[in-house]
Amino acid sequence: MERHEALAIVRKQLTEHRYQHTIGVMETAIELAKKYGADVKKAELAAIFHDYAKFRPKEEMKRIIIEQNMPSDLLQYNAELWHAPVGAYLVKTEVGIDDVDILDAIRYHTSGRANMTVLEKVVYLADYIEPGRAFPGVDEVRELAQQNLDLALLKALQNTISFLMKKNEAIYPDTFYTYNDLAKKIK
Ligand code: DGI
Ligand code: FE
Ligand code: FE
Ligand code: FE
Repeated sequence: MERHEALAIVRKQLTEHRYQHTIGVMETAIELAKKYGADVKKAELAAIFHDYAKFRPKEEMKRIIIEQNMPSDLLQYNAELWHAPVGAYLVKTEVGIDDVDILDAIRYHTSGRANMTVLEKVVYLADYIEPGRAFPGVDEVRELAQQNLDLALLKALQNTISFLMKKNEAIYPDTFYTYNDLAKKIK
């Protein structure tokens, strides 16, 4: 699928602000894919569709998680986590993309997981550092992303977990598994 077609499809699902974020993720993911050797076309499409389900009603996402036998523990955690796996499902069924690498990059873009592929890391990190993002620590991760993909990802996970813990939010197990996996491998 060509970029202009994909962008036209996703634009209808998003607010203007979220669409501009998506453009930033796309451009950043392409840069990172070239730098770290992921498939550039897959990175482009995964980035374009990564937040496809962001504005679906919670009840619809909940129904899909149950009916499609997604990990049911998701329902015990913040609903912000749901748009990632539900997005992977809807991008397959509504958009017709069936490339598992692209769908997994969408599925794991919020929590990450242990043993992420380079493509999954690229999309996760691009979502975190795209030019429109402005939160404490993002510039440090941008600089690390120029040097070392895993170190940048580790720092992004540290920041995310710390931020969530300060808000007394529960941390989804995959988020910890992502952090632990990177922390052990970096040693
Ligand atoms: O969809 P985006 O805003 O572009 O970014 P995202 O999909 O990476 O993250 C969406 C939200 O999910 C963000 O506010 C942080 C939150 N989040 C990520 N991991 C966890 C989490 N929330 C909880 N409660 N637990 C997590 O492990
Ligand atoms: Fe997201
Ligand atoms: Fe993210
Ligand atoms: Fe995003």
